[in-house]
Amino acid sequence: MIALGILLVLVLLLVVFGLLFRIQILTSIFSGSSAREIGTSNRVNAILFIIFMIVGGAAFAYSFIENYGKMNPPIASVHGFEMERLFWTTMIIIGIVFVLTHILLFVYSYKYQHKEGRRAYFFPHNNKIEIIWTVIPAIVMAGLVFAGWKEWTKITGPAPKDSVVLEVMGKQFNWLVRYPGRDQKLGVVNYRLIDATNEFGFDLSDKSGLDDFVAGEIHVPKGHPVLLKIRSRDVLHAVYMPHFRVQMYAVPGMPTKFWFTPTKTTDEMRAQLGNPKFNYELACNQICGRGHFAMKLNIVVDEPDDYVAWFAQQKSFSEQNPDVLANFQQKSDKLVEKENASAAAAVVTQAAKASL
Ligand SMILES: [Cu+2]
Repeated sequence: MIALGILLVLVLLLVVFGLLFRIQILTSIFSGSSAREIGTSNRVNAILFIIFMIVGGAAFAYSFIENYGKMNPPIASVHGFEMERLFWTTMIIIGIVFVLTHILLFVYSYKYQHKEGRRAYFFPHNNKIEIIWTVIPAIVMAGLVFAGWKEWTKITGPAPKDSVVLEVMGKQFNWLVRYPGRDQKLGVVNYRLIDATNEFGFDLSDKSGLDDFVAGEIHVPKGHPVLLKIRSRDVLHAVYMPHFRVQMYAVPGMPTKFWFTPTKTTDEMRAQLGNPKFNYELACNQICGRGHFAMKLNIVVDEPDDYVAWFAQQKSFSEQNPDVLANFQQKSDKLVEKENASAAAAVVTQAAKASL
């Protein structure tokens, strides 16, 4: 409350100072001393505008060219090319407008600096200009939005039926990966079951979860659609796979998804880049806490045969954690016992009733 009061006082003081400043300017204009007030500062400012435009523009161009490679890693997915085309069409159109308007902004600030005896041209309104600069941007923007919307619905539409499915779950601070196993069905998970061993919260009383396996890195086959099912265990994260031009939020309590088709294996990309240590990566792209910077996972794009071989080698979670499985079996045994007992009780009560 006190802080609010102090803030209010400061704001009011600023307003008072502003008004005093205006009054001072107005009195100096009326007393005819405004010319003396301007001095050389106007000229200095005008020159600074031009310097800012040249130095700022050069610095921007340098940083853009220098980082172009980092911002645009080679594309390794089918939809990536279309997205890239849309992105650069938009960038070029708005880039041209941005550069032109900013050159005009700085050059006019220089050109129309204060000059003794020159009066501003009074130009209150012009319908023709208003129409031109409203209609043209509206048409261009509508075209860009329509093209983006069309592509986006295609990318985020239903995944092909034969997609390789895997689930990625973000947590502070790493990614957990789960594959559906041979039955191609992800088993039921329940966040209440999460503990140090059962990080995913597997509910192993669900049979389709018995062959699910977790992996330390993502493996996907080249040339085959991959459906990522995305979840978060705690806060907002984002799945970001720059080479595949994939980005999607991982939202706690709200599963999201993204499907894509990889076009180059890890080995092919290593050869293309001349970097034998290259790995595709999944990085978190949403500041999610102090360990955010380290939240990344390797992705391996295999030839389909290698992918099948890798898949066959994986051991299911239930196989690797017999204790967890035994726990669930015990629980379900107890449940059966309980059901049997209540069935027996019903029979007994009926028998008791009959004997009465
Ligand atoms: Cu993060």
